[in-house]
Amino acid sequence: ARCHRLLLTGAAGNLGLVLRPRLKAHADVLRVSDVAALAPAASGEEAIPCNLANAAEVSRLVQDVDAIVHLGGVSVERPFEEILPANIQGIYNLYEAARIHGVRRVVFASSNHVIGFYEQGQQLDADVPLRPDGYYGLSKAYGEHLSRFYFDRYGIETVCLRIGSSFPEPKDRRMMVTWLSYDDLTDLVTRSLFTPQVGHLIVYGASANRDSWWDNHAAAVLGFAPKDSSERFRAQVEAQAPLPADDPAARYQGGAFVKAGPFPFP
Ligand code: NAI
Ligand code: 15L
Repeated sequence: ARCHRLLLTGAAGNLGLVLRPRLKAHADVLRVSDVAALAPAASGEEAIPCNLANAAEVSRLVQDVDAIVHLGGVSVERPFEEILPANIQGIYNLYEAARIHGVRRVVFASSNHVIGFYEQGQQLDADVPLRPDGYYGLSKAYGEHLSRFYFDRYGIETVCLRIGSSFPEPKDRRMMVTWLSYDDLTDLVTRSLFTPQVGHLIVYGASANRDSWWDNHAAAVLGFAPKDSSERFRAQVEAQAPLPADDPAARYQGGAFVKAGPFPFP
């Protein structure tokens, strides 16, 4: 499946660098954007620098685009003053531009940190009440709700990907459960772009790891069946000393994000 012009925000980031070459096969023109420096446009690409907090820049960015993969923004726990422009004002600017320019489909990189204050081992589906684990998770919750509104009000379809941990390898015991390989990420993003009639959909992004906290039955329409597993990394991960059992990073699904910030954990 392919579309004419596809916009990838956050293209200079970790997952943007992974997806940029892989999404090219799915678009006549891949428009890549970031506030950080981008590699120059290759054939079939357009590279447009843009700060998501700037509505006028975002409007120009989204013009003539058919679909958007939205990765841009602050991707870790940071003070609210940094999250607000990039993630909250930024996603508002993006959807307003999508509405004005008639974009019909967005794939939004949400995060497991919208549910980070559930305990590890609890089984969650897409309908559980959100329990964000910080300002970052709160901004992703805002994006999930904003995209719901833009579907109900304007019919713009969105797939919100609650990505677990998408890195080359799982780095710790928690990531043995939350790991999403780059191949499974790519499959999930392309299904989210091209599956017809998704409406507003929430899907958890994890590989077929031995243990799972997340139930994707509500997103069956995507036909997402991850192929990788963290199991081959188990020996190297379990060679590390475990965290103390009472460490909040070992207790909650959000891991260390739940204890970020200047104040001590209660
Ligand atoms: P990253 O931090 O490497 O990339 C994010 C990119 O957004 C950066 O290149 C940054 O320059 C850009 N950005 C930040 N503020 C911006 C602004 N105001 N205007 C325009 N661009 C801006 O993060 P990564 O790992 O590539 O993640 C991509 C997306 O997926 C992020 O939205 C992140 O929150 C989300 N995500 C990633 C996970 C992972 O495991 N890598 C897990 C869950 C969610
Ligand atoms: C995220 O949302 C972050 O963007 C990423 O850097 C990882 O920390 C990931 O979640 C995770 O929870 O492992």
